Amino acid sequence: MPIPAAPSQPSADGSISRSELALATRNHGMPLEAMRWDLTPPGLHYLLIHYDVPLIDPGRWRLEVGGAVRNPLTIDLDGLRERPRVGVTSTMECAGNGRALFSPRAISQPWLLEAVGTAAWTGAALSDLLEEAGLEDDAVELVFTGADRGFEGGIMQSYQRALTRTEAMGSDAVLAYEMNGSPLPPQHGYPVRLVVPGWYGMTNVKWLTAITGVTEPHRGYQSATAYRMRAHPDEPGTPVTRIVPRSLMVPPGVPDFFSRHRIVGTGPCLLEGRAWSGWEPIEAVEVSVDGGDAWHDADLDPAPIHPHTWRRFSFTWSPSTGDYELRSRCRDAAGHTQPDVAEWNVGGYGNNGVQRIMVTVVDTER
Ligand SMILES: Nc1nc2c(c(=O)[nH]1)N[C@H]1C(S)=C(S)[C@@H](COP(=O)(O)O)O[C@H]1N2
Ligand SMILES: [Mo]
Repeated sequence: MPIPAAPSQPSADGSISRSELALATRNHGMPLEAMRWDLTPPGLHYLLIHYDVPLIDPGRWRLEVGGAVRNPLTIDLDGLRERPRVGVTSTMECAGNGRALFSPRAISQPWLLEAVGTAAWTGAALSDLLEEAGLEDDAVELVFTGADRGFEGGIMQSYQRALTRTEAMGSDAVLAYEMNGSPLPPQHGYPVRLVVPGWYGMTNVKWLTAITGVTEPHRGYQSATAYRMRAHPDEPGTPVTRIVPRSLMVPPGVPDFFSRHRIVGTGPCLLEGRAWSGWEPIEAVEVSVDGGDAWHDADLDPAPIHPHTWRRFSFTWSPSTGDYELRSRCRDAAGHTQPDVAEWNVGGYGNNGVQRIMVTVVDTER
């Protein structure tokens, strides 16, 4: 039986296809109200799993560090836990977050805005381990392989992503075995995953089984074909790397069940949200409440310890009755800003165009 290479296409009216719905029910987002917590509570962190969640026996799990290294290593879970413990709080976002808001949208996981979460990860430092393995001089990249396998883009593959030698050695990347103080749950990569703060989710390889030094840039599907910014399907494009800045508000008031339209009472209303960037710390967030050109500075909570962890912002809004469109936008220390509308690309990556929340303010005195 031939393997179907393409998912069912969207219907002519652009509605979500059955294949997209199947992906969306497997890979859930973080409800935006969960941004009220500094660390995303367990089970509310978004999920993205290309193939199936593998079942891994922790007693038989091994990490093989090999390829262009002087001292190949085989490490078991106890061995990894005996290494110095390091922790990092990381805001992780899927590169496809916002994909379904592009028009036309790429046919893949149809994220709106909720493919993000923040967790405290604990494990062993990647740079220490690579130091011990001794990278050969001609090792240009490290390839990280997960235990999960599947068929994608016409190719049977293990999930793999690469990092350049400089990124791998110079970053605060962690081989994490704990998430928020507990062993990783199966869906987040048990027993061990890579966490690379500041990078889009795809680089944070789950169910990690091998780290391989390579002397040529990785040509695997997830590095060379997927996760590239392309204006046109035929061009090679540029790699998707770090997270571009984004701010999101917790939708205020209460929702209408089906449309998610918001209903807010008159009187002071605290608008709050989070902003993050994988490049530099967040420096400013602005809020607009009237759909026009007037932007107001939001108050920023103290900067988080890690430069790429989301930063809380708030703004007190005192509306009278009526219909409103709320927006927020942010800037990081490198001067990267959030565009009103992001540039379209074939894969639907990095859509950090501003969020719009439609609100009806009703008189609560009546
Ligand atoms: N082995 C493996 N690692 C993976 C994936 C995967 O499918 N397999 N998905 C990647 C993608 S695209 C994202 S966005 C993040 C999601 O991590 P989370 O599910 O823990 O939020 O994991 C990344 N690591
Ligand atoms: Mo992703």
